[in-house]
Amino acid sequence: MASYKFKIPLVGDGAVGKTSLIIKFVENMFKHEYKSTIGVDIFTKSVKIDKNDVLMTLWDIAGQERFKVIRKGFFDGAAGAIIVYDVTRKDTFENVENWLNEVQEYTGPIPMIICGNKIDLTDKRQVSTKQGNSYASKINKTFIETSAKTGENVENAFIELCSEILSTRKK
Ligand code: G3D
Ligand code: MG
Repeated sequence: MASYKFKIPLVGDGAVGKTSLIIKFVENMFKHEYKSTIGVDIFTKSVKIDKNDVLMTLWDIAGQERFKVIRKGFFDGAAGAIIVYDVTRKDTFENVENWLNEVQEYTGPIPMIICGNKIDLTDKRQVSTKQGNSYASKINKTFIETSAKTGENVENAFIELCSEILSTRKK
């Protein structure tokens, strides 16, 4: 039994659902409108995993996805990261690799989850589960598909990342 505090940045192109995923996980509600603020928003959530108390601090880029210059402080000390794309926009999937490189440039090899979001929009899907899965396994990362709208798999994504971080710390 131990207490941990994990900093977890969420990255990915604009409007893929990063903020929605965090809000869903933290407050378990889906809001249709957010104010796009400037800078970084930090959310916290406590969870219990295998009798460990984990305080997750979730770092959200607030509408500045294009500005690389803000990133150092954003990634400093990150325990793990979530890279999000939108399954209805192929370009956001193609950009996952850029995000991955950027995260690794700052953090080195830390646990990361590749998250394909908006799976509730079945008619609009442009990236299949198979494509997401095979990319993630190629880069040796855990893959998960979510809907911040219905809540499907949202908790699993965050908890899975935490479990991976914990397993790297256990002797
Ligand atoms: P971002 O933080 O990555 O920029 P947001 O993305 O969380 O702000 O989400 C961008 C838009 O996508 C929002 O719609 C949000 O409601 C919607 N969205 C996020 N996740 C899902 C999802 O899983 N399913 C569906 N159907 N929509 C989602 P608006 O209209 O407010 O721009
Ligand atoms: Mg956002």
